[in-house]
Amino acid sequence: PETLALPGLTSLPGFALAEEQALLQTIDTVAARAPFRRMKTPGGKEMSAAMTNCGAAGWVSDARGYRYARLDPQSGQPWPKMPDSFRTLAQRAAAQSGFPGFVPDMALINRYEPGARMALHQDIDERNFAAPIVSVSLGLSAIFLWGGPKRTDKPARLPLHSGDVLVWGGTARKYYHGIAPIKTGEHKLTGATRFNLTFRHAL
Ligand code: MD5
Ligand code: FE
Repeated sequence: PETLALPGLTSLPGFALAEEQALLQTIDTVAARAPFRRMKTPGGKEMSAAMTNCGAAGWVSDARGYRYARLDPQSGQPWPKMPDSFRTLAQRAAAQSGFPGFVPDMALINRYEPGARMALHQDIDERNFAAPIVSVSLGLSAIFLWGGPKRTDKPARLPLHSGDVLVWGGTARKYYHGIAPIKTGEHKLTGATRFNLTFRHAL
């Protein structure tokens, strides 16, 4: 694997390319039971990315704050089970990146249309910071913004294409990061949509 000059971040370009189509179909089966929705920040703003989850818990945001919830607040039901193909892919990527014991208990699935973005933030709602986070990009390309430990650290810009996988852990685990506004485009399988799966050990 190509290791970037960014401690704690391993980039696996094209790692999921062979599974692109199967992963997209599996996202559809998850979204049939737990539809994508645009959540509100605690401040009351609608996020531009739509989200759903699978696994033992889901990341949710509303007026009460950010948290992991075992039930989908929209249905009152548990989130769809983590598909085996998702878990296996995340474990393989983590093992190649120095985290052989990683077992994700959930995946957050983000959906971006052109213009959607994700502001610089830290992923700090999880209980287990020893576990890495594995990110899988599908569909339209994006510019990943890789900051540092402080919000004011000027982010590096890293292009992400369909099939690319990132694994981050260790020192980088709590770094600020985001996604620049998605540019219009056309992907052969998704049209003008980008999906991102982030596998986490949340509980
Ligand atoms: C995304 N998702 O593409 C982004 C980026 C999120 C989120 O940030 O919290 O849902 S994938 C996250 C990521 C990938 C590689 C490294 C780091 C974060 N990082 O070092 O912080 O929808
Ligand atoms: Fe994040």
